[in-house]
Amino acid sequence: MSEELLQQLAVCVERGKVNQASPYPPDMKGQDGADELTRKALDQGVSPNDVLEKALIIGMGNIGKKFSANQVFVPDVLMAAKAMTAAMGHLKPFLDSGQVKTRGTFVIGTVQGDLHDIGKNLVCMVMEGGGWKVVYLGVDVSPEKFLAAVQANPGAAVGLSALLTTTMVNMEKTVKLIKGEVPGTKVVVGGAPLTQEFATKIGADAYSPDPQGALDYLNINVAA
Ligand code: B1M
Repeated sequence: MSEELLQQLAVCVERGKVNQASPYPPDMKGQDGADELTRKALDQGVSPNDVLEKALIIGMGNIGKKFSANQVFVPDVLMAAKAMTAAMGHLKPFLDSGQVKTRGTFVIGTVQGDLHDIGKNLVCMVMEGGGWKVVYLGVDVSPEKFLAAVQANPGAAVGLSALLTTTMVNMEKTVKLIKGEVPGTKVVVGGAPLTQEFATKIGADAYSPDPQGALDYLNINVAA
């Protein structure tokens, strides 16, 4: 019974069905959404960890993979993230109390001089959906601010985003500062103008062209 509920919940997240009142997606109109199903699962005694691992992460993972494969588009990911957020509202007390274990902490921002944040926000959503605590630094983030966030969150991995050829060069300063001060910190870089070659040249640990690739890399290389 609870397995079926968790499967339905995963579908709601993947399809972006936020709650019963939500008219989106049209073929699920009137049905319970991520909001109601999460409450129901917890009320039935399903553990918050199972809700996260067996439903929410599965749903976000599915949409992330489809996005990587160009089978869905940005609005689909945004709707999935909205459904995920509704569900996470019910899990927040358990997360705050430490009853739900996150996979790790991920510090992310757009590098200095760069104001583009849409792509980076998608990365945040996929990482959160993948069970990571996200420390969101925003846009135009200096190397020093990244470093301060890493020092404040021991063991955190870092994600750098850049959309301009003129700002991607600022990634190198950030990578060097972080790795110089906190050796061993894993840094993933991404953004439209980047390449694997550039990432290797600046000393980043990984390059991903999309959010799912960043999640997959960190799940394998950093996650607890
Ligand atoms: Co700007 N802009 N923009 N812009 N803008 C581009 C990037 C540009 C390609 C447009 C063009 O000329 N054709 C061009 C860059 C050229 C270059 O350097 N090669 C450009 C320029 C020149 C500029 C200004 C300099 C324009 C000016 O003022 N003369 C200026 C710079 C401002 C600044 O940053 N200092 C500027 C400003 C802006 C707006 C503020 C108006 C706005 C940003 C609004 C916002 O973000 N809140 C904007 C926008 C919207 C764009 C375009 C149209 C769209 C960018 C976007 O959001 N894409 C863009 C042209 C285009 O791409 N068609 C353009 C959608 C998003 C989902 O994709 O961000 O690539 P993306 O993220 C992807 C991947 O890259 C990846 O995952 C995401 C999902 O797949 N990814 C990561 C991103 N970060 C990742 C990190 C990871 C892993 C994956 O791991 C950590």
